[in-house]
Amino acid sequence: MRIGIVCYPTFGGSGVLATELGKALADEGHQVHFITYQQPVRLNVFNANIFYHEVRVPTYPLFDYPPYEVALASTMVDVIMNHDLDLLHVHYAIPHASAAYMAKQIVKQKTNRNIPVITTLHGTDITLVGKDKTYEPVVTFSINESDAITAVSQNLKEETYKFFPIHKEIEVIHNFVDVGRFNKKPIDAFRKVIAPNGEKILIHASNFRKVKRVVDVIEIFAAVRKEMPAKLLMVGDGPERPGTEEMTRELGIEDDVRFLGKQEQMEDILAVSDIFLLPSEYESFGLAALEAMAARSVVISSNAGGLSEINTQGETGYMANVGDVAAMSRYAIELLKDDQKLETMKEAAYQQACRFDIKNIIPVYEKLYSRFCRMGPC
Ligand code: GMT
Repeated sequence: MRIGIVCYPTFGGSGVLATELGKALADEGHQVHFITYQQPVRLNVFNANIFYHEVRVPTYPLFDYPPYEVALASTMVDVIMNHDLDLLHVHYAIPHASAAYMAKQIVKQKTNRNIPVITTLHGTDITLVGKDKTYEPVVTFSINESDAITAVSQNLKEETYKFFPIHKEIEVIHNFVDVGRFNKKPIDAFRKVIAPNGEKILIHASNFRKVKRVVDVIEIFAAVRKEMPAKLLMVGDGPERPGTEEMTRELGIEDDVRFLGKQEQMEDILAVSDIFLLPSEYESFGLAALEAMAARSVVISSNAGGLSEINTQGETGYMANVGDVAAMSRYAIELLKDDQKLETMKEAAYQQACRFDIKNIIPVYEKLYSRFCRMGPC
């Protein structure tokens, strides 16, 4: 099939998932057209089946806000018509679902063709941004106008029905991970630089927004550090980073915490990890945690949102209520003191990740697409 994929090209989970999906579909022989304002960060391969169309937003002195959604819809129309796309798959409702609706109407008027639009809801498009009155009517309308709607977890599906008058079926297709890529042997030299004396390594990766509760990450690590030598890697960047760095200096643990910034080679970093910390206020799914599990890292997280759909208490990791830093610290300390338990749980985390392997989820998307083949289900 010829599939258009629209996503945020940045380090966020929705863009990562959409890019990995497109790459896998191209490997399966589909022609995949990415339509984004920048080359997606994970689109780092050459594949003759992958095309990238940049959305350019011309500016004009009159505009305080350049009309991105208009440029996006126009680019979608151009790609649908000139590359004869079979369907559009948009990731993250705002503004992708409404731009797709606009493109669909234009294509219908020009060619009398009904281009199917599939919208995948990822999380904050529903739970944070989408709920805002400023966006809600357009979000509700464009989700309802989609030909198919998917959510990345059961929890997100329920949250969507709770907050939006959606009258269509939302299908749950869980996020996935390429286990083969993340199940890597640690690079010895890297481990030695990070933890020269064999210290245990904890990792957090996110976009450092308030919802991630990075302050909790530092507090958990400070509690661990009081009990044993350990190192913390903070991967990513965002608004909460400066304050968090300051906090490590105030607590006197700055020599044991490295802020690595945005990183593409997550598999190499996660390979040295013992525990992955994700104490978020909310996660629709927690793709970062799933990638860590595929790298054999035990996840200590909050129990918010869809995290319990991947993390199993006492088996693949531990969960506690949002903000219960004491419980998360206790779990981490106990586990790091028990090497045998740590190894058992790492293996269980890996086995759990295998259930969400890319090989299991891509056929589900293909089956969904096949409902929209032009000649009827194929
Ligand atoms: O929260 C982020 O880091 C970014 C955000 C996004 O939209 O890119 O992530 C959301 O989508 C991911 C992929 O489906 C999920 O794994 C994350 O849990 C979800 N984030 C939230 O719900 C806060």
